[in-house]
Amino acid sequence: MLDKLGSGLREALRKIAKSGHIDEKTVDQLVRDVQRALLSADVNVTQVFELTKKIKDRALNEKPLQGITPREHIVKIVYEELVGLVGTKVEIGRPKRMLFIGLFGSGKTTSIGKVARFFQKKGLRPALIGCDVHRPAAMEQIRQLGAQLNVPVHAPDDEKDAVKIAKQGLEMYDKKYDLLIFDSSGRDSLDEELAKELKTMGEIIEADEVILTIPADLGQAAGPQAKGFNELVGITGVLISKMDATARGGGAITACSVTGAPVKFIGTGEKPEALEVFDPERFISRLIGFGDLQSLLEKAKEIEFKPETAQNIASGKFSMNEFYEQLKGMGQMGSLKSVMESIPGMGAKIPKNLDLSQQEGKMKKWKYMIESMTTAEKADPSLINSSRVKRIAKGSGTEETEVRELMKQHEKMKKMMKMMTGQSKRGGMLAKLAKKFKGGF
Ligand SMILES: Nc1nc2c(ncn2[C@@H]2O[C@H](COP(=O)(O)OP(=O)(O)OP(=O)(O)O)[C@@H](O)[C@H]2O)c(=O)[nH]1
Ligand SMILES: [Mg+2]
Repeated sequence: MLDKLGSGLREALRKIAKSGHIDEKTVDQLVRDVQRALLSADVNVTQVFELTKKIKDRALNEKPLQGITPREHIVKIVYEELVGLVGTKVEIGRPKRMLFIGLFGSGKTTSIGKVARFFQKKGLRPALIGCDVHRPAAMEQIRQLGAQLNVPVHAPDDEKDAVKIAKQGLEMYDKKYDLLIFDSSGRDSLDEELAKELKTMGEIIEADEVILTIPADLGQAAGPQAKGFNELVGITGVLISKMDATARGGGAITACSVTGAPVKFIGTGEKPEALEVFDPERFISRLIGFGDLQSLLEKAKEIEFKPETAQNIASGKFSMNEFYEQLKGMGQMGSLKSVMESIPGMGAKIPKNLDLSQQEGKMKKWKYMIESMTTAEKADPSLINSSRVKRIAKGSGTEETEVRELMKQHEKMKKMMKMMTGQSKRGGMLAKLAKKFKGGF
């Protein structure tokens, strides 16, 4: 997500770290680098220049607090200004009725699935109501989503009046479920007719959240769209979808933020788990490589990442057991890579060619293979010679080459874990993490 922007910003800050002392020239260079990075993410030019002017003024005039190096001071300024640029954090409470609106294909229906999953994890019981009466197969799509999430759906094929469906949905589910999520029809553009329809829907539903979905690839054009919907329909927040699929997401977020329509969620993929609550501090921390312990902990929780596993990894141990624990969570949460990206300072160190997402299909087989290993083999896979490979393949109904591949993958991950453990001056990032984990979740 926003790889180019992130690497541009990190590179800019790295240069500051390398320069012996900080003067106007180094600050100018930093400001230019930051500008370039932001413009490449389609952030509006005026916003970029305002921001970098503030960074420069503060960097040259503000005195660092005691105990903070000039370099840290500048990093802090850049961080704070970027956080301000992308918006302010809004609390996501426990809404009772949400309406999703947006243009054709913006990601409404998919996002409804993600948001339903999100609140499900928080212990709410959602129900879905399909009010897109225009697009063929829209009802089938939302029914499938419901089945996937195991939540009830009201989406009749034969009713062509969206308001009627909304009313039926309210009658059926409002008392029985904690959160009703209503889908709506898209259009090519926001015209009066659509505005009127959506407004009426919002009123009937008495939605406490009206969420506009905007695809990230619109870049800064997201701004006028958020403004238009806000004025004509009234929205409580924006969900920027498809952040994973474009470099222009930075522009979309910053453009919405200035319109006063807060970005509440970002969609980062097609799966129900690919959703984040938008938190400017967390977002920027991660982007500039500070990592973000909080989001790691949350993710870890979601995948039931056992504290012992984290501690074992932290202390340099990475047997098949740890490997397997990692694999188990992957299908549910996207990729291990995204967990790793959340670890402080680790983002930049992840090898580009590490692609674990492809491995999901193989996971079942890997599970069987690991189960066919003896305790000693699991603890120390180097014991596995070719006769043992044969035995494991036989025992798990797989091919020897597949067992070898599993071992190779394990070795690769182990090396990486080693590289990241115990190398930093303060005892390793993972060691630090382990301390946190010890404090419990
Ligand atoms: N990569 C990626 N694709 C997404 C994301 N959100 C939605 N999509 C895809 O975008 C396409 C359109 O999504 P829908 O949810 O059907 O959009 P919609 O707004 O309901 O569309 P209409 O009902 O036709 O107006 C689908 O192929 C989704 O899988 C996302 O965050 N990332
Ligand atoms: Mg739809």
